[in-house]
Formats: sequence, C-alpha cells, structure tokens
Amino acid sequence: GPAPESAQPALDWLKAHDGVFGHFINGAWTKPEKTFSSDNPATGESLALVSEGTAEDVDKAVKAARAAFKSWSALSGYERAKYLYAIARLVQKHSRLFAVLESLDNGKPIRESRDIDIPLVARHFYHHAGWAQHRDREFPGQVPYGVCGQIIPWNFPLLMLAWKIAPALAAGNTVVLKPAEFTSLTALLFAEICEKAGLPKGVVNIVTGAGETGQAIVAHPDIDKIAFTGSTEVGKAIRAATAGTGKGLSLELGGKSPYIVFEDADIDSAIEGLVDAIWFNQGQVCCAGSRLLVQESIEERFITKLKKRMATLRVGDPLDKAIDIGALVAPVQVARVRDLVKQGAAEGAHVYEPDMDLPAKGCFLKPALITNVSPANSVVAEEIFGPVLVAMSFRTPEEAVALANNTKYGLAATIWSENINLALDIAPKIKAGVVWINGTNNFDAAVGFGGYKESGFGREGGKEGMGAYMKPAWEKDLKPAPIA
Ligand code: TXE
Repeated sequence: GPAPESAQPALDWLKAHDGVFGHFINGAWTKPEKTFSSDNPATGESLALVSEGTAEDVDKAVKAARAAFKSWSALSGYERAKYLYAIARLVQKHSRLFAVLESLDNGKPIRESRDIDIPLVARHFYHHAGWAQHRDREFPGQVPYGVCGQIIPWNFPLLMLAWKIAPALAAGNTVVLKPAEFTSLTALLFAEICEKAGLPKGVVNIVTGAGETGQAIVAHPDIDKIAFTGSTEVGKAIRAATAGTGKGLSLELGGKSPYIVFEDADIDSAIEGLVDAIWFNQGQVCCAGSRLLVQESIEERFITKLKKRMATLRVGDPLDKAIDIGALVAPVQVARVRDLVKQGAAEGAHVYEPDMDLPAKGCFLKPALITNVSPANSVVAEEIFGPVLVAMSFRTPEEAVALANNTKYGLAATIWSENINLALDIAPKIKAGVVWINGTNNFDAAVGFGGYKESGFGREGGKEGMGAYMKPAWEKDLKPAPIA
C-alpha cells in the first residue's frame, strides 16, 4: 500500500513550541503553569503538555472578549468577512499540518481528517464569511449576543471549533472556547492561524482544560451565551447551571440514530452506507447510525453480507492511508465501550467481532455487531460512542417508524429504499434533526444541524445557526448600521 503519512510536520510544530502550551488570551500566549498531557491514543505517548485553565484564566479570557466585542461588533459585515476568508485560506494552506496533528491527537484515520474534517473546517469559514455580509439584511433588528462561551467535544476537534467559532464571529460576537481535554492541539494551532490572519486580539480566546474549566466558563457572569456539544449528562448539568441566569444556551448532545433498511433497498449500497454510518471516526459520532433496523424478509441475507464486509475492515495506525478504523480517543473511552458491550452480552445479546489482528498497543477496538436484542436492552437504549452497531428487525413501515422513534434521542436517521414514495412518507414521521435517504453523513455548512429530545436544542449551520448567535435588539443596541 501507499507509504503512511509522515507525522513530521506536526512533530516539528510541537517542537517549535517546546511541547508546552499556555492559553491563547487577548491575542497572546499565557505562561503555562499547571499542565496535563495530551496523548497519542494510537501509541499512548505524550504529544504535548497543555494548560489546565483556572477560573482566573477564564475570567481574563472573558474580559479580553468583552473588551474586543465593542470594536469587533462595530465592524461592517464586509470587514468581518475579510477576517473569516483569511482564516479559511490559512486553514487550507496549512491543511496537511492540521490533518496530521488531528489524527495524532485524536486517533482518527488520516483519510478522514485530510478529506473530511479539515476541508469542512475551511468550508465553514468560507460559508460564514458570506453570512457576515448578509447579516443585517437577513436579521433586521437583531444584534450579536456579545461574549460567547463555547465548549466542544473531542470527536471532531477542529470541526466542532469551526461549527462554533465561524457563526459566532460572522454574527459579530467574540468567543472564549474550550476544546476537550483529550484533543486541545488543533485548537491551539488554530489560535496561531487567528494571529496570522490579523484577527483583532480578544476576538477569539482559547482556554484549555477539563470539566472544571468548562464549569468556570458556564458560571462566568459576563458571558452572554453558552454553546455546548458533548454528552447528554454534561448538557443537562449546563442547562441546570444556566437556569435562572439570562444566558442564551444551545446544546448538541448524544444520539442513537436509526439506520432503516427496507426489503427493496439496494443492499450493497446500504451496506457501504452503514460502514460509513457506524465506523466513520470509530463510531465516535453523535449522529452515528448505531441502530440498524432491517426489514425481516432480508434480515438474514443483509446480516450475512454485513459480517463479510466487517471482516474486510482494516483497523490500525491512523497515519496509514489504507486503514478504515483508527484508534479511539483515549483509554477511558475504550473501557467505556467495552463495559457497555459486556453489559449487552450479560443481558443476552450476541456479539459478533470479525477475526482480525489489532495493533499490539493503543486504543484499538474491532468493529462489532450486536444482535438478539430488544428495545429494553441497554445497548439499544444507550449511546455507545464506539465502533459497535446494534441490529434489530421490523416487519412493516409502521413498525420501523415506531422502533426508530423509540429512543430518548432524536439527532439523525437514515432510510434505504428504492421506493421513493415510501422513503418520503417515512422520513417526516421520524423525530430527528436530519433524515438522510439512500445516503448518510451528508453535512454542509449551509444546513442546520441539531436534535430533538435529549439530543439537545438549537441548530448549527446555515441561517438557523446564524440566528442562534443573534438576539433581538433593544433601543440602546440600535445604532445606524454601518454601510456594507
Ligand atoms: O464527554 P463530556 P466525555 C458522549 C459519548 C461519550 C461520553 C463521554 O457517549 O462516550 O459522552 O465523553 C466538557 N461543565 N459524547 O466525558 O464530558 C469537557 O471538558 C462544562 C457525545 O468526554 O460531555 C469537554 O470539553 N463543561 C458527544 C466537553 O465538555 C464540561 C461528544 C465534552 O465532554 C463539564 C462527546 C462540566 N461539568 C461525548 N464536564 C456528541 N454527542 O458529539 C465536562 N465538560
């Protein structure tokens, strides 16, 4: 096969920083004090030390964002757009470095970071540069929130940053963003991109750290809006912590998305789609198609083909361009996935894993298929967030809809059928933020993404996503709009 992608550009970049990072506050790097290690999950080796953000760090960042808000929000949309375009171009210019660093830090296959994550990041900044210019026309009488606190997960580190920062800045907000503790590095590289783009200091502040740092952001009295993507558990805690404050809030949380295959589906395509739906990013995807619902008449044939396909998936070094499945993000996630699968087996489920070799060390798991389950089983009800698919069958379209909706989540769904009337009839009956037909994992910066029920509320992307960073103006906010 092709030679593996070289880690060197990322290692050189880390070395240029002596492998230690402070926070990026008010356009400058703070002196690292208390630090923790960001590890490569494929090897267990430490990549760099990053700083554990304290409440004082958060406060400094909020003050910088508040000070920057005045002049940033007074810029014309055209001027804000120029910065967003500059960021987009710089992300593209350094896309190889970003992709390698992301794969080292997160464990995702280089193919994915190179062809999906990083191009989508650039796309988000380009798209929102457009929105910066259309804001006043499309959102008359609305103004940016002010200072936004943004807390993101580790599954798509830089892409989740782009989902948060691009619309916030386009709307005229300033931000304090905290990456997830497992994956801080591309956010820190992004801070350098902001410097290179000449972004005014304080518009983007990056504070690294774990849950306590996140709590300090949520609790800060001078933050106007919190945007969170992560676990449903933490989302609920944040909602409780912001209750009784005037803060705006959007939550993008977990999922257990159904993947429905009707008997008339193009089975080979449906299987390829399923590989993407559940094994993309090791299954660590909030909208992963983790619940296969297959029509009973084709169940046996479909499952047999699926198992054969699973046996051809290659698990290995994230920098190997030929692998399908890389490393999970951290040992704690491997343990979590294993525990959930064990619990499923204890409840009577059958677990299929193809016979294959895994690298000797690192956070690697085989792809797994769980059958012989009922809706009450924990593996069916709970988000596993790993390379584990759960399969059930249905007889009628009505039953498919009932099973699809039998979940506390409502993020995404996929339908496969050659009968477009059937697919279009079923799609709106499924309570999910997005329903894909004969395809899966189609994302774009122009389309609102978000959930129902315990998957959260608010949409990111497109006009809805822009609206989430604006609020109705009151008299004092309304100054004559600058000429764009
Ligand atoms: O998530 P957390 P974890 C789910 C998935 C996964 C499980 C655990 O099922 O197995 O969550 O992952 C910050 N106040 N998802 O524990 O803790 C944290 O530092 C404020 C699905 O890593 O929710 C990180 O930046 N912030 C999800 C971010 O929240 C807090 C993606 C997310 O981490 C905080 C990630 C607190 N009290 C996990 N505690 C998806 N749906 O995409 C933690 N954080």
